Amino acid sequence: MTYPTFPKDCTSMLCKHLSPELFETLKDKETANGFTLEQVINSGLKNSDSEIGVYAGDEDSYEVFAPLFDKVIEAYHGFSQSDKHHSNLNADELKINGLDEGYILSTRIRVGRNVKDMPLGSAVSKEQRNEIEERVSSALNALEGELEGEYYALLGMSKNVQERLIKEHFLFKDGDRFLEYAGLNRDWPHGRGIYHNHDKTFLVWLNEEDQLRIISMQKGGDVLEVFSRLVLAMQKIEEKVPFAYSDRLGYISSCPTNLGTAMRASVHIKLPNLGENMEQFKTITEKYFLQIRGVNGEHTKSEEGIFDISNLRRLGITEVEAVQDMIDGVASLIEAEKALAEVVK
Ligand code: ADP
Ligand code: CIR
Repeated sequence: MTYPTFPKDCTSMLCKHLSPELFETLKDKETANGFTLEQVINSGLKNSDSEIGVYAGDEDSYEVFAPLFDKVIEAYHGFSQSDKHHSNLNADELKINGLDEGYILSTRIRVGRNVKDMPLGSAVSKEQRNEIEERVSSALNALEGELEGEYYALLGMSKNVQERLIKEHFLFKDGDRFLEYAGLNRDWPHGRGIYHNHDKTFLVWLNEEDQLRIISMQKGGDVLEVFSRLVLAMQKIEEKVPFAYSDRLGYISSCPTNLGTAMRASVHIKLPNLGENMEQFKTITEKYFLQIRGVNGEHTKSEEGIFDISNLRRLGITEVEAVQDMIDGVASLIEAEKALAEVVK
């Protein structure tokens, strides 16, 4: 492979950080599972509008290709090579402060997890993926109380049911081009599926970007209830299925943006006036380390003034701090929205 030519307007972290010199030092390396630089960067090469553009194939990728990954990790999370990740799941430390919960349409917090001693999704074999599905779905089907529910494999799910679950924000979409070129859609839909409890307030995605996405969500703005349910679920699942975890990087994920807590705490919220004043909107989201997504998730647009607002950083801060970023930032956005609404009255 020779050094790739990036389009002139390319702004991804891959284009920014993969210099010709770095490329030369990494181009012939591979991990213990045989994952190569070409595979790490393929999604970013094929999708020049990527924000990040790199994926790991295994925990070893973060070591072997560290000169590239560490640059991305530092730029995204503000986490340097000498930093170490820490966890804190104590819901009592969350401060709701001035958050007007009534303003929030729905709240969702998810974490990504991958099975210890297995390659990540980009490098896993079909047999290994099926084994993961079997192990994890058995553990999930044994959950009790509020978490009790059922696993539904994507294989054999009717198109109608699949589309309804996607529209209602419960299920991942298929055909994502970023995942496609990362090798994460191989053998689709085999090994993929969704578990949910009876109320659909606790869900687990299997073998999408990460092997597990553990999700707690509900209507309204009760962040504490959503967080507490997620913590319970994470702990119950980890008792049965050990996860890939590194002392330095925390939970290991396919995309470097999800390392550490692997947590994204989001609200769906109507902010039509801020939506018309993007400069002010972005000043607040930058101050509180928030990300703005569209109403159908990453790489989608806002509809009817509804936005998905979440914490941006996931590594080098604890779970409590990640959720606190979201709470404080959303409280500030609501205040600004209310003030703008008064002006236009
Ligand atoms: P992830 O957060 O798991 O990386 P996406 O951004 O693709 O993935 O979002 C997955 C789904 O979750 C999408 O349907 C999205 O609209 C939905 N979602 C995210 N946050 C919320 C929320 N606060 N309330 C309801 N649905 C949400
Ligand atoms: C990109 O680079 O834009 C995509 N690969 C997505 C990157 C961040 N999001 C993610 O991993 N969920």
